[in-house]
Amino acid sequence: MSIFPDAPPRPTLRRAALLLLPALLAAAGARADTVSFKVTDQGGRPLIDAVVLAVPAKPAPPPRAARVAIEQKDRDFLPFVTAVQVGTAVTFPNKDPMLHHVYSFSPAKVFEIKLNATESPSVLFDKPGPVALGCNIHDWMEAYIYVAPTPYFARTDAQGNARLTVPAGAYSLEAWHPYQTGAPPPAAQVSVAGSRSQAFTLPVSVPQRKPKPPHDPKQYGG
Ligand SMILES: [Cu+2]
Repeated sequence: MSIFPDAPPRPTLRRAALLLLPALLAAAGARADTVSFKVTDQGGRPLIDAVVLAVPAKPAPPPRAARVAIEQKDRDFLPFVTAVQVGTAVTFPNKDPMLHHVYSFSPAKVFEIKLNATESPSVLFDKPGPVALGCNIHDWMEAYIYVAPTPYFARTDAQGNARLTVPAGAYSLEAWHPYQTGAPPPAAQVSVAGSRSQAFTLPVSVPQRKPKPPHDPKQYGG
């Protein structure tokens, strides 16, 4: 009870919370626009390491200042597939006691980091498209970067699933896999409002990967 009987009643905390509720619900609704992807191969098997994208019809927001690193560890690249937005710088830290020599001849980014001993200089990925990485010293080392023209991308898990949260609007939904063959499936032009799901079937052929030999300090640069 107010000690000033003539003063107008002040809203209680509970009343304030009730007033806030519609705004909170609206904010939650804005966050709930999700696209659930399922990516399989032509035999219906789930595809891990596919990149799914939602490319907005209106200009995409610029990349966030993300620290993206692809390590060389135990004579392999980690991770195998990385997606970044156009305009992102990536470093290639060497976590191994031996040298690596990272290169790409892909049109989206040609570069090499010769005899990378520790922390590499960063490489700016400024054009969209796939980039295949190799190591000049270790033939079997292989990894991929997908440079996306959008901040909305994800990588599928072992069940071929990935989920994106995007602002409501018009999008081109796409999928890519490093081992896809032939033409990729056409992009799906959709309007996202609320949740929706999108399935892609990618024609893939998993190549026989070069075997990783046992570690021999006298070979392959130590
Ligand atoms: Cu190497």
